[in-house]
Amino acid sequence: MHNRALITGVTGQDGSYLAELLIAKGYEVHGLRRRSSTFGTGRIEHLIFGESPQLQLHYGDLSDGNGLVRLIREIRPTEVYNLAAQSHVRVSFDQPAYTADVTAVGTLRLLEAIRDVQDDTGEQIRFYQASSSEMYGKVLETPQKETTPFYPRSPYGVAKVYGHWITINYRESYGLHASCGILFNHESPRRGETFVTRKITRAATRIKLGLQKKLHLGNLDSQRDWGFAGDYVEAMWLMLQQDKADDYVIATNELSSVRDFCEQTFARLDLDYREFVEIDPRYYRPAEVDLLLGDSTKARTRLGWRPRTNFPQLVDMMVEGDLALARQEALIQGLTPSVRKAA
Ligand code: NAP
Ligand code: G4F
Repeated sequence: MHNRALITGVTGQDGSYLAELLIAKGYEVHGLRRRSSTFGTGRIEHLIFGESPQLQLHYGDLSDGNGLVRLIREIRPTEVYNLAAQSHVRVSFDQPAYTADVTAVGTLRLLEAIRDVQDDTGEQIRFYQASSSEMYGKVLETPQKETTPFYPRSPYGVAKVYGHWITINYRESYGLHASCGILFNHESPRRGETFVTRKITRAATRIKLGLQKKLHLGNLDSQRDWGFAGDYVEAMWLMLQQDKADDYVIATNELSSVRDFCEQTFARLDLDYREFVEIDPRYYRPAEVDLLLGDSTKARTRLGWRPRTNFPQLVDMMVEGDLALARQEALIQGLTPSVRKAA
């Protein structure tokens, strides 16, 4: 059968890596994009321009259920990957109802659209839901695995718990081939600039080139299990290739703190983070998630998945990407020759 995928959230970090992976596997790939006043396609430009674009974009929004039905009827995908979300934890405290509408009910709208079209056509549509380690929140067990109970600590975490359980409910009620990937934090040079890792690599490289003086952060003590997004999208695809749908934790099983990330990033640039990092309480959260550490044994044994990038390699990759951007910025700004030399 011809493999045809629809990716929601295709303009985001994971969407861009997943689109590349599926194109490389010979899929016909479609992506949902929101209308915005700017292009917003920076991460996927290499896939949508040229004589024969490899990725076909469609306007749509997870808040528009009728539009989703129409689109799925038109595209007739064999696989749907739901990566779209209001995905920022801190922002979810400022926009809790919006986060619930898109991240929680948006998942339900998409599942309903799939159920409708699948019932009409009799053709199976496999579904992937982007669940999150943020659902473990104030953790009840360490490391966290598929059976660890959830204790979300943010409107985003609560919305993801809804998305997770409604996906399982549709699997059990209607026999949908629907799987949830409980992904721990994953980063890359394409990570949004307001997430902490990218904020650090972006600032440190700009500081190195004299483009910025300080980096303001919130809680340096929180600990995360950070992996590389490019490795994690492979796990999404693997889940939909299984005969039976199921849920899997995807993680590196290694822990580092925000402070460790700062230390390693600045050290790679021969800088001491303590001279540049300042604490700004504005970046504290009303309720914090102190520690997330995954146990991905199930994915490793049943899917044959494993991460290929370790923490130092991830930091290197992100520093390298942001150093290139900072160099361009320095050149554009026409800074002094001594700064250019340092670059
Ligand atoms: P991201 O970079 O923030 O991308 C989010 C995507 O969702 C963007 O394409 C965004 O479009 C789209 N979107 C937002 N609201 C939408 C709406 N109302 N309708 C349609 N599309 C909408 O996130 P990511 O890091 O790639 O993460 C992908 C998914 O995995 C998300 O669901 C996230 O919550 C989840 N997740 C991420 C991690 C992680 O560490 N990265 C871990 C666990 C789970 P615009 O480009 O127009 O904003
Ligand atoms: O990078 P973060 O914003 O990621 P967070 O909150 O862990 O959420 C990310 O991972 C989740 C998976 O568990 C995803 F579901 C979610 O979509 C998102 O991708 O913050 C990481 C930690 C937090 O403890 C935060 O308090 O870094 C701390 N932090 C300290 N200073 C900061 C900052 N976070 C941000 N964004 N900005 C700061 O200045």
